[in-house]
Amino acid sequence: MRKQFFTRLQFGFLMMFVVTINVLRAQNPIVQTSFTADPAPLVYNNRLYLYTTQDEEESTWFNMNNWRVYSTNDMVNWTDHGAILSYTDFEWAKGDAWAAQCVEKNGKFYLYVPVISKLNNRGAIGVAVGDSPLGPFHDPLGKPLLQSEWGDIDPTVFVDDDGQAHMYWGNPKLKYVKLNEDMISYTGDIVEVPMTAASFGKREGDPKRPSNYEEGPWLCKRNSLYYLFWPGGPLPEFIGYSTSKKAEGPWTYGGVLMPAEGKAFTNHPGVVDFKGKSYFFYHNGALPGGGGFTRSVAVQELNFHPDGSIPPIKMTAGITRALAIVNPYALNQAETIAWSEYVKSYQNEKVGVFIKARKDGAYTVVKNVDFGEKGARSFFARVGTTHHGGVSMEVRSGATDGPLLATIQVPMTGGDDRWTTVETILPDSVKGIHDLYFVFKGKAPSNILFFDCWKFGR
Ligand code: FUB
Repeated sequence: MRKQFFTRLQFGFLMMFVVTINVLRAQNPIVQTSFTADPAPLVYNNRLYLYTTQDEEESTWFNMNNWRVYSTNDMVNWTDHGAILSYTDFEWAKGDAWAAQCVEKNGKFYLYVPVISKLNNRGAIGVAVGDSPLGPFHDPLGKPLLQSEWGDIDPTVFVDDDGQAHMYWGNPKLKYVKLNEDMISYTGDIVEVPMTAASFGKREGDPKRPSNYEEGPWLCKRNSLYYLFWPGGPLPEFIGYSTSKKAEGPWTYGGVLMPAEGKAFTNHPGVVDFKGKSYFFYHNGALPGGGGFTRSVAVQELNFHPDGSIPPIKMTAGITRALAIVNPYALNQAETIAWSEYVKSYQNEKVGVFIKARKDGAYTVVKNVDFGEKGARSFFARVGTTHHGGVSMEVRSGATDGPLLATIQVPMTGGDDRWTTVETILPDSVKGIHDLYFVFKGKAPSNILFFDCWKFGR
């Protein structure tokens, strides 16, 4: 009895230790299961949605076909909602699903996207509308919202307190227009913003480009001051910012926010307030295989001086403390992930978004899972594999070799449109808060298993 008590006590201390160590680990880049870029955050109903572009695997150019959405309520565990729109959803578009932004107005969601138009073979901005932040989105116009020249890319839209929506976009020109109440049209002239050193800082060595502004603007407002964040050149891009008392400018250069770093020659800002803090989203090439055309989105806190100016920041490990707990007794998606290695995201009609373990030892982490005082007694998962025998999933606490909470054997189901559910009784009841590690095991050289969802039972 006494011996068993010490064993359990030691087990408890070991778990506390690994949980503490893990809390300190890096969270950036926040998506490891796809290459993502051009982050555009939106807060709706106390949840943060992050719209991204997608760099195709092993790209050697900006080969981009889809826009994706991720969401979180704790800034640490991100749910992958998959590709929610493609350039092919715009009949008049022929490619280049580049940096987009989604905004909400009166319960409708407007996704502004740049693409290449079949109509003039040049850049154009389209808009898709949906009834939820996850779509489905459709093209209400059946034609571009606007198109004129190659540089019509990277729209940013901000809906002001009076309901007026303002749109900026462009590379290397910065253009501005007021959108109409319907959000899918505009009246009035498109204004070319003067590229002055006073507004965007002085660019050295290129008389044709008097200011630093490059592309990718992000418009927002804080304490009645308007902010325009933008990637500045020459390449590699840094992030600069400008401020104004009015959404339409004139703009005053604020300085360098984030110097160029991080293995990608572009960067792209997205700024949002969530649960009482400001967050700055950007991208870099930090994942294995990452670079200028295989980028990854990242986030960190953004602080302001009392006068509204912003101290420069470096790329950091990101947000390591979760703002909320995960309920293990609810059905959780396998694609809700705080960190992962050797795991890729897929989607199909059968189960929506799911993940595949690329090799033996691949794993995902879900942080801050609260089992409560009563504790869990069983574990359930929907899984599948194309391999016969020797495929398993371990659930561990705090590390890939942390205390083993559960093991399930994964039977061969066939292709990833064939799934099975597996349930197992836990050897020991699991209580309190844990970081869960799902560790995938198998002898096959690739694609060990696929995993859709999980939950614990009491
Ligand atoms: O992602 C494609 C292009 O690269 C974006 O439109 C630019 O902002 C840059 O990030």
